[in-house]
Amino acid sequence: MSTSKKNTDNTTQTRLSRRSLLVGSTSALASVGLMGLAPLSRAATAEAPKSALPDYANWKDESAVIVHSANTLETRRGAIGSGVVTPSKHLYVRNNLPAPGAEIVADRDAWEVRIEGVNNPATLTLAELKEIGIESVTAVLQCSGNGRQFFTHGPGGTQWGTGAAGCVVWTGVPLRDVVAQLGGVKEGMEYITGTGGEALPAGLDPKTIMVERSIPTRALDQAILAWELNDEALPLTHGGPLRLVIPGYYGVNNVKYVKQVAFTESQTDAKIQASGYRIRDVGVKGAPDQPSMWEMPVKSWVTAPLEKTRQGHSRIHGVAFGGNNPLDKVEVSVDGGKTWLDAQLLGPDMGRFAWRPFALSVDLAPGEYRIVSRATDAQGNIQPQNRTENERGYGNTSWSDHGVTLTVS
Ligand SMILES: Nc1nc2c(c(=O)[nH]1)N[C@H]1C(S)=C(S)[C@@H](COP(=O)(O)O)O[C@H]1N2
Ligand SMILES: [Mo]
Repeated sequence: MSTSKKNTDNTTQTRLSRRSLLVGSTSALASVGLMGLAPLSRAATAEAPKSALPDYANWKDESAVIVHSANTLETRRGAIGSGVVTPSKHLYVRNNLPAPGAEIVADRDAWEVRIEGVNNPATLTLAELKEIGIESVTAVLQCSGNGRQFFTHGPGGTQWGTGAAGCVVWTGVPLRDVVAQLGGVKEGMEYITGTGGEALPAGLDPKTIMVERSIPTRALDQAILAWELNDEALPLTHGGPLRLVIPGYYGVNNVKYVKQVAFTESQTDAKIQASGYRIRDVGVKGAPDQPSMWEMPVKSWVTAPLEKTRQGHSRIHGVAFGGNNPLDKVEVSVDGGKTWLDAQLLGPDMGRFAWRPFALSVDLAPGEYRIVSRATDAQGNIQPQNRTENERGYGNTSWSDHGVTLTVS
């Protein structure tokens, strides 16, 4: 299947008609008694190899992603590129629930979001939001479980390496402008609670499956209701028509197909908030008093070369970001962290929430090298050598875990 489509909106129809075509020809074969003729069906499969990509993300670049499951696609370590912005076609995908149908992006401007916990609560359409204000922010989007595969206690969940992260441009209206228009936040509200627009399967307690996240109101400074990703209409895959984006915060707080934003006194009791995405010791159950996956700390990793290179001049590449703080610098070591050299930050500085690609030129003699990178944020926080062990394998920023072993010949 084609992977070059610009966004999801017009692809479903194409796939549907192709599928009905296939179904049609199959029944035609059946009616003349040719069903089950092996050579024929093999030939048909060879002509149109089935994509491993799930339908709702069939526009992704298949060569750039690892398909862990229909709900989890990871960017390959070498597919991040050396520019600042991660191409949408390479960006990871993580769905806790199956994605809604393409009908929700058929008439984008008609999408409604309910705003609660302000002095004048209202339901606003996307068209109305566009009248209020507009801003673009470049930010790292990263899943809490990025780096989970390096944990050794075997935490369940997707075994993400480095690629449950990307740096993208969001465009939308600052949430604070929407709030100002609605008379300000009601007194005593401590959290911003966003609710995802997925239709929930019947027969299950909604609280156990719904995507509803609460984050502290201090994030109001940076929150955006976004309708564009990398200068295109926000694909359904990434939360179109409208997404609550909290730059500097872990992925889960960036609620896709957002249908309500409520300022609340307390955190939602949805499972994904109350016990999910909580840092606790190995073997311990999740509970509301444990730290929630909110602000992201400083992190970096090497993206090239990954396995081998030729002796002589080499250029080591990677990405580094400060999370919720600006980035200060990144160092690289070719001896597993014994000695460090400052790497050069590349590309334009796209602000506090963006990552910076980095590079360091080295001369390497034949042999084996452990290449690691270590970033520091503007407040002096340094990426730690070791991860913090925790039950679910969240928040891995260990520079040691994220190194690469390079053979130089
Ligand atoms: N509505 C909704 N929002 C969601 C999710 C979801 O399943 N449903 N998954 C969250 C998680 S865990 C992550 S890491 C990011 C992934 O964003 P992406 O799929 O655009 O990469 O979306 C977050 N927002
Ligand atoms: Mo996530």
